Amino acid sequence: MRDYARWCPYEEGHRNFPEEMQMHINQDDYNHYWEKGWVAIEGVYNPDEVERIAQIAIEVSDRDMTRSMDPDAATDKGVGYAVDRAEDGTIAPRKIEGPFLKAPAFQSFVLDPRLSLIIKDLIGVEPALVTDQIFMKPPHFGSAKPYHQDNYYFKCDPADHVITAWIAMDDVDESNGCLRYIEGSHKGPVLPHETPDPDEPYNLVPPPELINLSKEALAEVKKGGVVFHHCKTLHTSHRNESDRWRRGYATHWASAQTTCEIDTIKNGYFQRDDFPGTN
Ligand SMILES: O=C(O)CCC(=O)C(=O)O
Repeated sequence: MRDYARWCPYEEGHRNFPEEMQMHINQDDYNHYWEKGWVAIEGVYNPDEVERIAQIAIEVSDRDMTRSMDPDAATDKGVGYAVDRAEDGTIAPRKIEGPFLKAPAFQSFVLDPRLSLIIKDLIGVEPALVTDQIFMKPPHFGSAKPYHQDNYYFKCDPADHVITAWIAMDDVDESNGCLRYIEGSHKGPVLPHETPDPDEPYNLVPPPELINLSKEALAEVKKGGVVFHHCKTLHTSHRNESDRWRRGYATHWASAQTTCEIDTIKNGYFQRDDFPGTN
C-alpha cells in the first residue's frame, strides 16, 4: 500500500503535489483544490451512466416525497427537508437522504474506483465513504442551499482528511444553480452557524459578515464531472432558474483515522457490517 503520509506531511489547508507518485489528477487540479478549497474535474463518469442513475434518483425521490407528505410517516426532519414547496403549493423533490442505502445501483456508482482514486490523490490517504445525499433541483423550482461549511455539521478532525465529491447528474451552470465556493475559506476556522429561518431548521448559516463574497467562484461542470470540496470550504447553491434539471449527488468521505466529536464517523457507511467488501 502507498504510504501517503510519508510524502504528504500534514499541514492544514495546504499540500505539495506528490511528484513521484502515479496520480489520477494533474498538478493544476491538485493545486487548485489545496489553494482554493475546491476543484471541478470533468468526465469522471460518462453521461449515459449518469443518466441511468439520475432516473433512479427520480424514482426514489418520488417515493420519499410521497412518504414524507404522509403525516403518519412524518420524519423528524419535517416535510421541507425532502420536499420543495412553491408559493402556489405545488411540490417537488428537494433531497434524497442516504441514497446509498436505498438502491444497489447507487452503491456501485459511488464506490467506483474512478471516483475514489481521485479522492485519494487529493487528500493523500485512503478515503472511506461516510454518508451521501442527492440534491434534486427541478426546473424553475429547486430552492437555494444557503452558505455553510460541511465540517460545522460533521465535526471531524483532521479536517484535511474530510472531503465531499459532488457528482454532476446534469450540466450545471449559473442558471440552474451550480455550486458556489468562497475560495480559500478552507484555510480558516469553522464558523458559527445560526438558524435564520425557523421553518428551515436544517439550513444553518454563518453570520453574513463572515462570508467574503468577493472570493465567490462558480463551479460549473458538465454531466459526469465531479466537484470536490474540502469540508471547511464555504459553499452554497442558488435556486434553479432554468428550464433544466440540476441534480447533484454529494458523497462525503473521510480517512479511517479521522476522529469526531459526534457520531459522523461512527455512523459512517464504511463501518457497517453490510458495507460492500466487508467480510
Ligand atoms: O447540491 C447542493 O445544492 C448543495 C450541496 C452541498 O451542500 C454539499 O454537497 O455539501
